Amino acid sequence: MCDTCGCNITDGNRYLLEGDGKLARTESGREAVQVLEGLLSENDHVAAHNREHFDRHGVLAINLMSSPGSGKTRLLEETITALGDELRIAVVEGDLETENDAQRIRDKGVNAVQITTGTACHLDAHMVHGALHAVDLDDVDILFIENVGNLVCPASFDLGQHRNVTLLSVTEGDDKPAKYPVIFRAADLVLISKADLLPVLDDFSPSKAEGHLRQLASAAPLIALSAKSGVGLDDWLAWLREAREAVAAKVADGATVRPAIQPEGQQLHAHPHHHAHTHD
Ligand SMILES: Nc1nc2c(ncn2[C@@H]2O[C@H](COP(=O)(O)OP(=O)(O)OP(=O)(O)O)[C@@H](O)[C@H]2O)c(=O)[nH]1
Ligand SMILES: [Zn+2]
Ligand SMILES: [Zn+2]
Ligand SMILES: [Zn+2]
Repeated sequence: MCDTCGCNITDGNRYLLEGDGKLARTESGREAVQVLEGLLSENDHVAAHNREHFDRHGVLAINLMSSPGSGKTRLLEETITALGDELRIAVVEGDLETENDAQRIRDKGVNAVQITTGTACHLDAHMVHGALHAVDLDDVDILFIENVGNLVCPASFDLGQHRNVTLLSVTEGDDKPAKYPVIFRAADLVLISKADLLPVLDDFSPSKAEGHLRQLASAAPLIALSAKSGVGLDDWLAWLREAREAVAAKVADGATVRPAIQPEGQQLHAHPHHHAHTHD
């Protein structure tokens, strides 16, 4: 996890470590691990706050995770085309360097906020919170958060989303769930993307991919989908509508919904503190 690579220090949370930030090192010096655990705990706190924003505005928030280039942005483009008249969509785009993905979404007539993470290989709740100030949640039914292309770090940070969706493109190999268990275990839905290429990729077996997923004790549904040909798109849209209703029903009951697993984050939740924060 990022405790070791230190990549959970980002532009979004750096203020906590500097000057009189609440996790700033004391004279005596704090152990690095303690500081990093503090950051994760703080992340979960901000994530819960983000989720409150979504719930209050009746927004379904979806975190899309995958390897680089497995088709997240293309899927969003096709989803906007298909759902544009039915549901209001906004997108938060996470990328290491460029604004390209946000521009592709804006070209579809949808609000997209780009977060360029620089060296950070994942989004965190602070960055998403910052981006939310550029989104009018009253005008949104579904907020998609396209995470940075990476099969490791994104799974360990709660952003405040309700559901995780992990893409596995058929060009990557059907053993990916076995090699990257955390991100696949965290998925509420697995999309096998670029399914139009299956006929030429005779070494990718969707049923083997599903077998590897089940070995992780995941009951998440899989949908084989092609944003290019449109195969599986209806099943994806049906899943989205269902997720929206399920989350709305929970929120109406005074509860909320969190993704299947945010493993490290959850363990660190038992850390009481207060956080003064007001805005709308
Ligand atoms: N054949 C095929 N190609 C696809 C499909 N979906 C996306 N692609 C192509 O795959 C490449 C990467 O797609 P993107 O949507 O940019 O992937 P991404 O996951 O957003 O990439 P990053 O943001 O860099 O992580 C592009 O050339 C797409 O045109 C698909 O369903 N079929
Ligand atoms: Zn990392
Ligand atoms: Zn993308
Ligand atoms: Zn806020």
